[in-house]
Amino acid sequence: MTDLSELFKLFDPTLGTIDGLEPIERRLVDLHTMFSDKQAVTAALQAENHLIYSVTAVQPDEGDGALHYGIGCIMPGRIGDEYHMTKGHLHSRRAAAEVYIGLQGEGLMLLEDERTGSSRTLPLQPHSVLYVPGATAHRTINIGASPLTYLGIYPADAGHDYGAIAERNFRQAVICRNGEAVVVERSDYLRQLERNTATGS
Ligand code: S6P
Ligand code: ZN
Repeated sequence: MTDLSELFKLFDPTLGTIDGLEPIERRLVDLHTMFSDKQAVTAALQAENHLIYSVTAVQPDEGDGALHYGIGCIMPGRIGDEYHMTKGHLHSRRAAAEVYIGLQGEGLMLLEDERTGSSRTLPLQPHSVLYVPGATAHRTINIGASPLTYLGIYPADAGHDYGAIAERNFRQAVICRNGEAVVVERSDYLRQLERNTATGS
């Protein structure tokens, strides 16, 4: 039988932590290949390999029908114009869906259907519940000025497949233009960065 301490946890929606559990930290060096503005990545890394986000996962049980969950906390900030974000992944068991619950801050979730390549962006904020269908790559982005915290609940046997995203990244990027968060095609953003480098702007 599952241990009582696994059945009940206290979490802090402001810090994005779970009592008694150690978060996994993701720093810039862990996802520097994901951000499109390579000059900005280099400059940021020279200053500090800063914390982008942390995740604390709870795995109370295993086996058919069991659930796992985690709390995430993405720090505010940008690399160049691109907002801080998670690596993003597919579930190894492609059919496994997930539910996200926004706790604090202002965020977006980028969903990319692996089968069709189509993208959708959903707001992630307090009092919002998001459903991530199976076979859908998902990435969380902090577009606000304070830490973004959220809970994710998923089948225990979902597994995390980071390989596909590490190789090709998401087709869309969330960047700041004139103080607003906008969703753009990553290929367009990369072309714009190249033009800026060429013209020295
Ligand atoms: C797990 C769930 C989240 C993420 C967290 C960090 O299925 O989707 O708990 O693990 O948002 O993102 P990533 O892409 O680094 O795992
Ligand atoms: Zn997931």
